[in-house]
Amino acid sequence: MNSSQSKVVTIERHINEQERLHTGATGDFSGVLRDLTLAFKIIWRQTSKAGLVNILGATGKENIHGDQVKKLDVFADETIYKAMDHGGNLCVMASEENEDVLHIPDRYPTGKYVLLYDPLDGSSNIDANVSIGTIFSIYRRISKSGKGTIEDCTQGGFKQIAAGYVVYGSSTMLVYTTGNGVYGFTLDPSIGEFLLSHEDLKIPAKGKIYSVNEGNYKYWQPGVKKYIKFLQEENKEESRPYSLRYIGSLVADFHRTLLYGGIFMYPSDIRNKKGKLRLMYEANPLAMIVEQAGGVAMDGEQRILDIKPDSLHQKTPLFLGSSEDIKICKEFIDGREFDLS
Ligand code: P6P
Repeated sequence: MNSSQSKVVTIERHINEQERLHTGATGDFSGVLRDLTLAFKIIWRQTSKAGLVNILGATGKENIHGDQVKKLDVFADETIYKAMDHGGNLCVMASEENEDVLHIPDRYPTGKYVLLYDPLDGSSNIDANVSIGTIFSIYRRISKSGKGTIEDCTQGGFKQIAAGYVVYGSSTMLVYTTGNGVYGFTLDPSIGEFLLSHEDLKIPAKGKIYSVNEGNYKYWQPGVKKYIKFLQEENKEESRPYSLRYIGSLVADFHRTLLYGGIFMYPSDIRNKKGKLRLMYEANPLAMIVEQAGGVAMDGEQRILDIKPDSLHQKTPLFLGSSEDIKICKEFIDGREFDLS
């Protein structure tokens, strides 16, 4: 056996190894991650045949197998709920697809964890075969027992005990953190297993890519406009001008920023004072991941994880990525002048 061959670690084995790091761990938390992994494999199977299903489903609401052709995001939402509602480890869930919190059915036991998720972010892109993703965030319950509450689902981001995402693309990857670094697993379709491919991921301290929808330029605050112009000015020592990369699918844009460095932005603008992205199940989980990878996530004024939530579906402006890039961006938002002459 060639000793240089990298060890084959499935996500199940990694979860068990992580559990052993937490003395006194009861295995309930590992059960949450294991059940989630099953849901992601089921969603991957459906998204990977989405185009085919749409063709097969062209005969109307049913495909030739008689399956109901559901909107993929509804399918993903239902898949996660059904995979998680009976494990006995959760007291409540909340989803981007549902206005109210999602209770555990009375026939099942409740547990000590809370799951928030965006089941299939960017699903409007799937017809164009653009990568889409699932984002999740896990907390300990603060209510005493029984059914979980809205307060369980609107805790500050700094109280997350785990966060992660799946990007369904040219390859399907699951990236997560439990507060001990960031780990990436690539799905091997031939065996249906997520295998460890990125151990202890770290984002570069500075990048050369910025990611934002420039179509909104005229609506941004002056500091953001000046920052974008700064990135477009030539300065070889500072690797400027930066390249612009924007897919319009949050998980895909985030994943590239995490791997390559740089900055992702969805600023507020005069039409949307709080921007477009959601705090509880988009910004908070991605902020935990990027911080665990050595990066920074802010809303333009404060750390994302320090925001005190007011409501389950509230929005927030989002700037995240390499620490050096965020630092310079913040200087411009705070009024730094840059001589554009
Ligand atoms: P815009 C997709 O609809 C989404 O919610 C995120 O995945 C993505 O980052 C954002 O919206 C794109 O929004 O306004 O640039 O099209």
